[in-house]
Amino acid sequence: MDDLDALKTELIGEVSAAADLDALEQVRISALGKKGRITDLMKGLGQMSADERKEAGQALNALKGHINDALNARKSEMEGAGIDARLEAERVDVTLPPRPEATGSIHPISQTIDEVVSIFGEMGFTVAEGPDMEEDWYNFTALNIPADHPARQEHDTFYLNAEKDGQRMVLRTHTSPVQIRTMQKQKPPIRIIVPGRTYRCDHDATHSPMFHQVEGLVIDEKTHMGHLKGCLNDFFRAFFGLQDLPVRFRPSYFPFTEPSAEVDIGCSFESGTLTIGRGDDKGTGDWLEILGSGMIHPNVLENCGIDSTKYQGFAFGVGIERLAMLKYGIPDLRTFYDSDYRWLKHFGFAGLDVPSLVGRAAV
Ligand code: 2U9
Repeated sequence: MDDLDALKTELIGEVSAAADLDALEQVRISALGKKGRITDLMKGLGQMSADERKEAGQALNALKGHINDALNARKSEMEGAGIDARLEAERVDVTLPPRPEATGSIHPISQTIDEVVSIFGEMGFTVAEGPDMEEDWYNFTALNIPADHPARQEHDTFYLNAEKDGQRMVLRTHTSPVQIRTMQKQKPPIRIIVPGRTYRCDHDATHSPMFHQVEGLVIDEKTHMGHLKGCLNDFFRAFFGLQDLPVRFRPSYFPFTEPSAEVDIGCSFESGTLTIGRGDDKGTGDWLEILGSGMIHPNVLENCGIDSTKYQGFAFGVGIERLAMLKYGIPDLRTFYDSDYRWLKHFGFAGLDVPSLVGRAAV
């Protein structure tokens, strides 16, 4: 009982020196077990006087507490180290090496829209967009198509079971309502192209109830038919990458343009194969109708609050699917919407692969 401090130092040293849990248990037994050194000292308390017992009892309890704390701390340390060692030894790599994933591609419709936007963008056009669900006025009336005009039936319109401001809503049959909305909002000069989804009640190998168009609109004080011809000549030559592509303008009729012209590009058929351009001149030297155009009808300008005595302009419209089919040799329109993985792999594009007017110069 005389030198509890020395006993404490000795036991703490043994705790620290214990190499594993078994050795630590031996230290515990030797100090606190039935015949342990602290237990023995506790047993001696009975032979002491009351005062001595009180003092020695407190000292022994304090020593017991210290040793217990040291044992527990060392045990936790050893167990933690054991867990770390086990984790290290039994490490499982739950990660997988990267699997080569099938890469996506740009759908020919998106690709063709990107190409058209890129070429007209270089000519100074900006892109305008609008709603697919339209009011009758924007889709027909503003475009100089009267209520009883057969064009409304010709369009085979999807009429919607909804009205806005007393107007019957339709799924737009062309993107022209976007031009109407732009003309209402923006003063000339205007130079926009409008790519987007359009809808007509048609479904066969060459028609789909939903298809895509891009329309263009240019309005300024002195815009004339020569600008229309130059613009579309440049576009087709850049789009098909053929500097000498023949382009022909044929008189036609649309209610929203006057005069109107359909545009054909030179092609040739040889052994049942269509080639855009004149190639080696061995073909049939045919023309392929591709686009509708004309000078904007003065009534359309006035309907949108534009003074037709001051401003004039041209417009054109072309089907995106038709452009894509001709350029990329896609024979059936319906395949565009089948989402057939093999088809997409075959006809899909890598990103950023678009022609330009600059590119055309190098052809
Ligand atoms: C405004 C004024 C005039 C756009 C035009 C055509 C001729 C045309 C068809 C081509 C194939 C549609 O996809 S298609 O079936 N388009 O023939 N589109 S002129 O004229 C406009 C448009 C808006 C304000």
